[in-house]
Amino acid sequence: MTVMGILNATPDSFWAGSRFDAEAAVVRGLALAGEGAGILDIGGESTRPGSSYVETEEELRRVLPVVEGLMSAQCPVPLSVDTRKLEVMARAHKAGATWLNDVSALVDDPRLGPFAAEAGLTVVLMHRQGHPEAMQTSPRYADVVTDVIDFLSRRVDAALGWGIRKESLVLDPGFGFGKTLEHTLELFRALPRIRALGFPVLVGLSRKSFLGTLTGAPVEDRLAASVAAGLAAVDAGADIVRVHDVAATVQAWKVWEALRSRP
Ligand code: HH2
Repeated sequence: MTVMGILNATPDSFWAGSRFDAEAAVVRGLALAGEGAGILDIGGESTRPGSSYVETEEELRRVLPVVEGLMSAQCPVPLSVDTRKLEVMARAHKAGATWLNDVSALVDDPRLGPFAAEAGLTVVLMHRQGHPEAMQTSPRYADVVTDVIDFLSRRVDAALGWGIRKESLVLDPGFGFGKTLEHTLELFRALPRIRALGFPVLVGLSRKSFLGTLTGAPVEDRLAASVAAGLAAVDAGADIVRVHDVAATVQAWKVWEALRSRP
């Protein structure tokens, strides 16, 4: 299991505990790497349900100092940028970021595909239905699992067509992005089928609203729920878990692995 630590340089991410200004984000990022994060994912645009578009200049103003600060502090793990914009990824890559986490799977800014190929980026292709403004209003699917698998397969084809290497792709079913609780549970059970597409699978479950639906806990009180969800996801075949709480996730994983492994 690889843990991707979330670093939001935003004023409005859905969990207040993950929001940092640039200076604090650098400190936080180094701490997350020390806690066992294998990758850091830096975001300058919240994509929570109801969020709105952030202008390129503003997103750059939020993200770039964090990438630059982490690089000059010799951050020991790769840096990913959670963006849908070429300008942001290009500047972040120049500063040292090597992963693109695009929640639109290279749809919103089609210039990102050729750029990622040229730059040799690792690319996370995520499924979402609708746009953040209204995606959780009433998501509908003929069959959520087939729809997600078909979409991800089409985006893999597009990515390969742009020249992105197969080894550089990671797939994500996009929990919370246009999914009801029923959709989430169905997709979760289908993680082995998504894994069978032949790419590493990333999941983002940390503190998301379905955990509140299942437990009644508000976002600030969903640590145990998030850790449980992360372990269950890895057990179901996920390779990378994108989390706010790295230390707790790594600690739980160490015990889980030790207790489950056979001599
Ligand atoms: N979830 C969020 C943001 N980016 N990227 C991927 N690949 N998968 C996810 O599930 C995912 C994601 C939402 O979490 P967070 O970044 O904490 O919130 P916000 O978008 O409000 O900043």
